[in-house]
Amino acid sequence: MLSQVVELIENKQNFGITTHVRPDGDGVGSSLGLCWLLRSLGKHAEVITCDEIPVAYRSLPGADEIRKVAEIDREYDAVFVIECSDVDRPHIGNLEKEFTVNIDHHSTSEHFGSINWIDSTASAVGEMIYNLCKAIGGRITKEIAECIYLAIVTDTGSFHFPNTSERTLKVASELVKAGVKPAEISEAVYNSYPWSRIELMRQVLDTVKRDEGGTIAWMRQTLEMRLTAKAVDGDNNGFVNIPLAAKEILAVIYMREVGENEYRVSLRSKGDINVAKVAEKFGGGGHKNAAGCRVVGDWNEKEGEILTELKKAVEKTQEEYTKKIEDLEIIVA
Ligand SMILES: [Mn+2]
Repeated sequence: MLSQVVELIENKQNFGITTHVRPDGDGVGSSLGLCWLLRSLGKHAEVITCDEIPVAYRSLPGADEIRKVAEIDREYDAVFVIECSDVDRPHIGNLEKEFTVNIDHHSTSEHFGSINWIDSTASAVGEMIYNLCKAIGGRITKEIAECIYLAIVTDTGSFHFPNTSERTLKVASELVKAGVKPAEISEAVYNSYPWSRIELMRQVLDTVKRDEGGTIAWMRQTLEMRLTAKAVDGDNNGFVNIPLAAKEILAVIYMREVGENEYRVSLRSKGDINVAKVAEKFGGGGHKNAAGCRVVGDWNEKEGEILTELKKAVEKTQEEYTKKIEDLEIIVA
């Protein structure tokens, strides 16, 4: 919990920080935000990852200092593991032998850390790093502010998603006060992609289909598409959200071929439809409205299975909604 994290930082000096493979905005922004916070307290800290940092996040202060490593190669008093469901998620060798601090806002996180601080009410780990800064009596420097603002902006879909709370906006406001220029961060994150993103998007959207009811959309990305688009990592960021722009679409499946008969699946939904429950059935996890898993097998078969589960989730939510309305009518009558 938070008090243990504060105590650890106060008593130790050398820290490593890492996040999951294919780091997203929250992973990179929160890691760097924490790194700047620790440094502002006179500590030694560095961020290590197994993957390259996506172009969209490279303008963050400190992003160019992130070390790409395959395994732990330095001595740390503790390693912070940001936004990981388990200790293997960063794909960094020997991490499990370290004193680890698991910081996450996903309720599906295993308590794998020597210290575990999980807050599923936070919109992003970035919001938790802000809370940590306040709890430890640190000052929100411009560097910290820029990093955690990016974390929050990406994890809330620019304050569009239901995880955006009054507290999220208050924190964002404090970060702007500390020197963040929201337009500059948005420009760097959303309008700085190479053209390959548009090429890839064109091909992926060409595969989009809807069910008979018209409430579920699904689409595919093949390895071939990545090749012909000359895509780089991160080019497909946010593709899964595109079909949600249609009013009648309540849930989306986005399947990416990552190897022979191997697929990464992203799920999104609106309202009370719980896609984390669907992802869990296939060994994955996430949030109510944003989740994912990895599946192996025949593409059509796996897509069919996921679609069936997702349909059940949509129907269940619609039934519950109808029942709620009927109950209300009884009360009103
Ligand atoms: Mn996050």
